[in-house]
Amino acid sequence: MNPINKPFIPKHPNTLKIPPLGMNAIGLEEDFCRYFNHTLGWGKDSVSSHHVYASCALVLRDRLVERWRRTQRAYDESGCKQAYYLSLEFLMGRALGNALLNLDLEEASAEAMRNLGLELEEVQELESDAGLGNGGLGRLAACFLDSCATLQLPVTGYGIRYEYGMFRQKIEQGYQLEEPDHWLRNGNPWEIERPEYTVRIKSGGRSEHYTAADGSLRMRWVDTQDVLAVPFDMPIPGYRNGTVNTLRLWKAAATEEFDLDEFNAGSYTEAVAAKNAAEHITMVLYPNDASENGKELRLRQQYFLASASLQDVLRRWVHKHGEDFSGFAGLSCFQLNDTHPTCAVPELMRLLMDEHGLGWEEAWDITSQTMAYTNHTLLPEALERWPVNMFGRLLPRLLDIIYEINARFMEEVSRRWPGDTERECRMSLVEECGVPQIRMAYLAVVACHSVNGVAALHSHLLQQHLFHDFFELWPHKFNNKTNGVTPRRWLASSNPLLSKLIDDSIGEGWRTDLSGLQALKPFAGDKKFRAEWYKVKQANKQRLAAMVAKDCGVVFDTSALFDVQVKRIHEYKRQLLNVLHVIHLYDRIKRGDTADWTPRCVLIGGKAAPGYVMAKRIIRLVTAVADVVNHDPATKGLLRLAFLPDYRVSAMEVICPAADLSEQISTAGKEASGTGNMKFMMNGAITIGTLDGANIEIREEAGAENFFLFGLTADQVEAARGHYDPAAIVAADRDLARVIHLLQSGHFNLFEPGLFDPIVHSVLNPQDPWLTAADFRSYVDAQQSVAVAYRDRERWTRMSILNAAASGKFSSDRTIQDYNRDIWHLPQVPAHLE
Ligand code: 26Q
Repeated sequence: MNPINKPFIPKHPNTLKIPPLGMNAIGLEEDFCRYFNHTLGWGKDSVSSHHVYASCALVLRDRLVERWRRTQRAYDESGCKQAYYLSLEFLMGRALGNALLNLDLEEASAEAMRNLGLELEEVQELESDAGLGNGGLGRLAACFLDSCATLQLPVTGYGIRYEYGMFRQKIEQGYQLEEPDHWLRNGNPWEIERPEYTVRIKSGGRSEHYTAADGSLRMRWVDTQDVLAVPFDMPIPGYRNGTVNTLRLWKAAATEEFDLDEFNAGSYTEAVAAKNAAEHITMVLYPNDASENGKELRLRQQYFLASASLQDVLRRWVHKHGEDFSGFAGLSCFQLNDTHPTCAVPELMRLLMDEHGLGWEEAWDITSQTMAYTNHTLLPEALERWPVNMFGRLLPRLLDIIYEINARFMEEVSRRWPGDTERECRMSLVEECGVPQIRMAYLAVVACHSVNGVAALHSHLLQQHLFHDFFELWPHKFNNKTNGVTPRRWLASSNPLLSKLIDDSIGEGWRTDLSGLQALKPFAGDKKFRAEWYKVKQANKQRLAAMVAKDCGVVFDTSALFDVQVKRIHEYKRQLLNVLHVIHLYDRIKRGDTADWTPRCVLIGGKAAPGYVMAKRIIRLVTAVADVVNHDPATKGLLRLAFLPDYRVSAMEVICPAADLSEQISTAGKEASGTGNMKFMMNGAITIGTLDGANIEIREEAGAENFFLFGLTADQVEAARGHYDPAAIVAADRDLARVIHLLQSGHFNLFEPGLFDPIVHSVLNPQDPWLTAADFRSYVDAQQSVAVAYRDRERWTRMSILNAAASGKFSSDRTIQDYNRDIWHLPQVPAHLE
């Protein structure tokens, strides 16, 4: 062991006894100056705004560290059950504002900064987003950590410390360009490296039998190539409760022997190069939010996370309980965020059997009792499969174990359904037709005691379709956990004006009990309150309009309806349907059909996976239509369209408080839940949406009269397959025919002929899985109802208030309480007070 990694045992007790840090403006200012002048070595030749931000962050981190230590000690001393959230993605966004809010230091810090001639808000803008996720699934993990800390639940997040997060999106001549996101370039003041907890991760080699000292026949994994996993901890503060939980992110590093072997072979440069290869594992986040099947590096990442995290948990267990694992399942729970960390199943089996000497049955009981799986998608192309070949080459010992799990499982299937070989084939963990592949979702279902979807409809569809055979076998495993988002970030912090108005009318309790927003309902009938509510929305629209002007060069008039769709670009999410509607509005303007017009500003934003050609073409369509619409004098005061580049967490913090209309228009049955829909609702936007994902529950909570519904249901979508005739729909709908004609005529692509042909073809294709043409008419009609409703300001504002008032269910606090009640069974453990 490197001497620097040896535990340090302080000789003098006072080493660990320091007075608590000041929580007022004076204390903050003093510490800030110390960091700025001493620690970061500021001088008149090295004035960098980055130092301002870093000093501010360190001042806050110190205050978190105190609470962090006390929280972890309380967990440790209570000996209570703990849960581990395993996820390849944590889309944390910025941490500074969150720390300020949760430590209740917003005002004191603003004052301290002012005394130094700085604006706190400007300092906050210096922080780059921690973009270690693609979208919904990664941001959900971040909201969950926030709720666990606020509810004082002993939950640790485990993830990967990617050197490069989600790419930054530039738009050039209407096309998406990807730029690397080197978010760690200036260092990360929030993380603390913990080299003393480094673990070793194997790969390659082979498995072999051997006879152990006690005469038992055992297996081991030998001739491996190893890398090190080094943990970096990020503090996760609860809301004003003294709790600070941990997000532990792993970074890959080369082993020391690795270097030495190569060095002794006389190849110094090769040794350094090999070091580089090891560190590749955690270099970059895969920017594809529908699985990029079969990429070896991705499998390496997944195993790296699973193995490092499990070894970490087992090390702590052995440290405390020795080699007795009889109590382990009762005190540990692993929540798998989709199948991405599912290597944890065979890896826990391996560690328990090969490294700790347990038998199969005992190891299996522990594994199945501790593992729980959350599914986030029904799209078949997004289901993870790994070629058996590759899996066996990289993780031979894990493949043995998966085969054994499958053999035992197949026996169970044949006992339940004797002679039903077709079903055995269907349910096998190894898909045998074509290139043999491991079905990771089935492995997760077989091994876990809990399988949940993320909204009621989604969980229902999992049971009835994707996992139907498994549901018949083990109905008790299946459950729903409707997603939620944290009201601290998505209302309190991003919408201070609305928060103040809400506080002044119903008090401040909603921040930790969002159902309390119900008390706003009566205020919807109060004319004066409505005027205040409207005023806040206008101010937020001003802020967004400034961002749109700066980033898109398009002027949004805040008296217009702000119609917003921000999310990853995907065909199933149907940004295309949105654009077709904009083209239709443009066509109406050009026809002079503008009586009783509602001015509208349409904002679309989101990243396309770099290899997703159709998604990129849809971005090009948005920018092309925007160019024509915004430059046509006929649209002045009536219609604007903008594509917002580089949609990310910190952009959403400006967008969601300012939206009037929230676009949630996926083909029914395709969006597992959606979470943007919830952020918009909380901030008083009204949804136009299909009966998909959590939209259904949003509509239930808000009331049908406060939601703009359109489109086929999931059942109707399924039933339409095979006899869908988009050409007939176009022929029967003059508006749609004109839109298609405008697209075909090259009106939006005069200098790039044929550019949008593939898009037109996709709409006219009888095989179009997303049924865009089928929902066009009902979408346009619903948009017309929106336009009518928006013209009646009092009515619209009433609907807006009622939406926010009904959003309580969509707090991630509620979601986490559901997980805890049904799956984790953790006690609340308050942090020790000093
Ligand atoms: C898998 C393998 C290889 C490379 C990438 C991936 C990968 C990465 C990310 C596959 C999927 C994702 C992300 C999926 C996702 O964000 N799903 C969304 O999850 C949200 C939270 O539950 C839901 O609200 C959304 O409906 C769902 O689309």
